[in-house]
Amino acid sequence: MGHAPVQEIVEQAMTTHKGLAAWVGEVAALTLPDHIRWVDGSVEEQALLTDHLVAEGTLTRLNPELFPNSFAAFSDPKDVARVEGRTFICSENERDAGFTNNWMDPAAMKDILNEKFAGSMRGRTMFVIPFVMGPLDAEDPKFGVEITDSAYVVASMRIMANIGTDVLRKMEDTNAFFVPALHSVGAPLAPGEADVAWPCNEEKWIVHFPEERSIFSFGSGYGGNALLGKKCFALRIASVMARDEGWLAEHMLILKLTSPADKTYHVAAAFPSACGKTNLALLEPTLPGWKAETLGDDINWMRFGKEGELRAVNPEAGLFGVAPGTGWHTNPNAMAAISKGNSIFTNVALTDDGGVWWEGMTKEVPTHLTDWQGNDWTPESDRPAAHPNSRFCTPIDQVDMLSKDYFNPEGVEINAILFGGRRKTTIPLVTQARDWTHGIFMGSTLSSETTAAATGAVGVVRRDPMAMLPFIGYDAGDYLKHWIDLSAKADQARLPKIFLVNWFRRTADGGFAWPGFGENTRVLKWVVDRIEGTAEAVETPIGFVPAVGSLDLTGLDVSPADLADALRVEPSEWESELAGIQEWYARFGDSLPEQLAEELKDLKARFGA
Ligand code: GTP
Ligand code: SPV
Ligand code: MN
Repeated sequence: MGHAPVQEIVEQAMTTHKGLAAWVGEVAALTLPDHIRWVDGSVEEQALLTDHLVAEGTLTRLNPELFPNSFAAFSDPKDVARVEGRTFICSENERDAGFTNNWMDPAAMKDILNEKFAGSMRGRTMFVIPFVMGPLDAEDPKFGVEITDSAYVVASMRIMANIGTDVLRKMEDTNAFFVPALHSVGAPLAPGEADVAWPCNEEKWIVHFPEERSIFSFGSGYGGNALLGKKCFALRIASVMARDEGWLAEHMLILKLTSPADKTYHVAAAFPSACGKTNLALLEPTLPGWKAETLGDDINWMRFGKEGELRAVNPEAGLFGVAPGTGWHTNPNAMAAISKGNSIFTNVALTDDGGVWWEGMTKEVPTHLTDWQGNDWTPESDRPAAHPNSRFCTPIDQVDMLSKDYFNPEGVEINAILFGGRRKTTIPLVTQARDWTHGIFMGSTLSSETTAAATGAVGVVRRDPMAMLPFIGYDAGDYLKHWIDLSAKADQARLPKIFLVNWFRRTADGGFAWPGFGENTRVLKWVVDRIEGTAEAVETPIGFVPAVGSLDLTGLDVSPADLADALRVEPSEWESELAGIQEWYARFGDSLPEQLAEELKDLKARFGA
């Protein structure tokens, strides 16, 4: 099928936003789709798209009595996670991408992309999705438009962001700037060629142009590679906007806590992918009298308010949560939200009654399943039923414990920041930073064992500054300097207290030293008590750890030996940790802020090294 000339497409465009009409025309002329559809974001449209995806075999409709209006998708086995090795920051100068990013000269990259996208939507429909990250009634709403040839992406974006006609009209009214985000699965269809359930391309390109604030994604249909409002916009491009405009775009959950004394606190926490953000965000407190409400589980945009207080909003509208490990016994709030329906599951297993299952959902394992690759599965099978990076995609307003402040464009004041990773050794359950700069040092040296959320080896310890390693859209040293410089805008007395946590330390027998999940309430209580100055701590070279008896363990069945393991600061472990930090900092070269080099020197001195 031929394509309409650019001018015609522009004239037919369903928008008065000239910049948008022109861009859509250009993209159509390059990618040559059969049809163009402007996404309105309506319920009817979502039904139409999901019906179509069911007919095409991309989605399986789940049993509506178990999961109403919910679907399962199964990806190509070669397209199951973010591809960090194929992710690029193409700043004008290589220096500005920094050592943590892949870089290519923007002009050279544009040549490659033009070739890849040429005709890439042949035989497909091109969807135009106007979206906004964060509240539409924000003072300065952050607009984007994703063009994609994947209906699965449209249906998922409708859950994860505010999309459609309302957004488009607001963009038009203010002739607003928007981030152009072009996505193609890179699988054009020849006339008459049958489609596959999960089209994608062996070759993947996830590319960001920070100066131009644009995104190009080719070849993958999965998660952060394809739902471009999420990691590509709300972290990589937004981190650059934040640097330029004086705010922070972070990989953090936002949690509201109310103490038995009826005092409220807001905690932000940065943990790397698949290290516990969604679980902590949906915490079910195990201590009587404590109440938890959620505001966000993955991304947090923060700025200092008029009174020098740090305020946070969640720019997303949905949860894109790790399925394995999510169960009624570990995360009942997520399970309840999912059970309301309106969800898309990807790469989970199917039960014989048309429901979904994954490892850790129930203590009892079903006797028969269809695994994520469509094979029969029984408990005797030697492979997991669900892919380790299988996900549920669910509207956040289905979470019963959602704070009403989620909808407030002013956001909430953050009182504590947690940095955390997945470490079998070395890092205690909780450590309070000595002060703000020391807290930034803790964040900058954060480390974690890699997970299935990205392709590549799993379980390898790597440094992951502020859990942002794969998401900092510019030079990592400049990013740390931005954190340090920003606090000049703060009321120093209202700066959040910073803590380092580790739910994943192991005992000699290989088990977790700390029960985690709901029991993390006890750590949060200690955090709150430290803010109030009522909990005792022991000063160690790495910071303040709970004194014996200062963690509330009422009703908890944990052995003193395990607890000691969880809290221990072991000098022999820190010897190699210090060497690791030293090596990590050396990689920053000149761009390491001197305050942080100073912090490392002080830490070594406190260890007598
Ligand atoms: P992304 O969505 O990839 O950013 O991940 P996330 O940081 O939101 O991680 P999530 O909460 O989904 O947890 C990832 C895995 O860690 C799941 O399998 C959880 O069951 C497990 N997990 C989360 N919290 C805890 C905890 O406190 N203790 C233990 N042992 N496991 C946990
Ligand atoms: C992460 O990897 O941190 C995620 C999943 O939240 S994805 O959207 O694929 O990036
Ligand atoms: Mn994440």
